[in-house]
Amino acid sequence: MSRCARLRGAWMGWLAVLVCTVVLGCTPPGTEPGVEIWRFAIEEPLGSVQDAYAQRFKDLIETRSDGAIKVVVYPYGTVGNSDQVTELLRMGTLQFAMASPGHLGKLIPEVQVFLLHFVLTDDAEVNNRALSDPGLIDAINALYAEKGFRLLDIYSEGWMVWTTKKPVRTPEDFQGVKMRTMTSPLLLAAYEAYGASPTPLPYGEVYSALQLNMIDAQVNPVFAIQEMSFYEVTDYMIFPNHAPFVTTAVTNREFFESLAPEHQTLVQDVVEELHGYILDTQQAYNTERLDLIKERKPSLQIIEALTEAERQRFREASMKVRDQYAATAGPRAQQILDTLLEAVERAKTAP
Ligand code: 6CS
Repeated sequence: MSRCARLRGAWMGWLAVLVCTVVLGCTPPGTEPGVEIWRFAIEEPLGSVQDAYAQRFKDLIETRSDGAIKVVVYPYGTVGNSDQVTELLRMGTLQFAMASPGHLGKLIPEVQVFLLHFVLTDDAEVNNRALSDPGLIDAINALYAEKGFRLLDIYSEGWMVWTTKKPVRTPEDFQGVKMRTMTSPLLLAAYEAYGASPTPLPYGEVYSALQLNMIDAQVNPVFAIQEMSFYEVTDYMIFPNHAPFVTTAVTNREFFESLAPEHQTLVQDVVEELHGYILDTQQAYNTERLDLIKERKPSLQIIEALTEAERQRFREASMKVRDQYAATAGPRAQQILDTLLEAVERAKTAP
């Protein structure tokens, strides 16, 4: 991309943030006077896992506050892409947002620990327990606090699944494959380690990039592959179980601290309740939508599992990326990685 195009892109991004700041500053039509407005932006469209989270959050907050609070949910694209949403949250224009490490890693490099492959296990239950480890949550929350955020929850949206235009079962199969990644820099290292040519792109540009052969492959959970129609423009779907898609629910710290104690408790209670709900929901969405994909595109070749030997080849190739993470993701990266690895060990032996 030319310098001029990059500058134009940056300007357009800032213009979007400015327009959103002005628009979001207005009270939504039909709002009763005296009702408090909380704005919640998600990185996915309506009908997604993040949307299920935000809609349930809205229902619970509005009901339990007896109408004193109205939550407005902004699906992907309505207030910009992931980076713009994060910026608006930081400015306090938005009060709540989803912030996925796959994009947030540019602002908080240590959070890219969730992008490392084979750090979590191939057992979803173990991973869910590890991601809820109090020590891990505290360590990540401390990093978020430095950027003006407060971490509300960390959760998995399901296994990351590759959709490609050719079968991939070994790192050799990835040679020369233009793999779309989210925009955090560590993802480039993760796919370079397999011999692929990674190309970072915002979520909203992936479908047309696959269609125009600007990229050959992408990686996302099944529900996202279905709702973004990525399966239409790829031929293979491969389940390596190398990592789940991890995201975080976040609020603006200053906003949260300005809330009355009963509203802080309300948010904390709702968020705690939502954790189990969202894990069940993502599991159901991923299962149902795989069936839908199979029905809509019977010609799609689905490799539902790699053999242990094949996974081992990827695991070995991925190990050097841990060193790259420790060397490039900030002074606390190694400590965060150790905290996650310890959480995984604890989760393996938990009842
Ligand atoms: O691939 C992405 O960029 C996006 N994927 C999901 C499942 N959620 C948000 C994220 O931005």
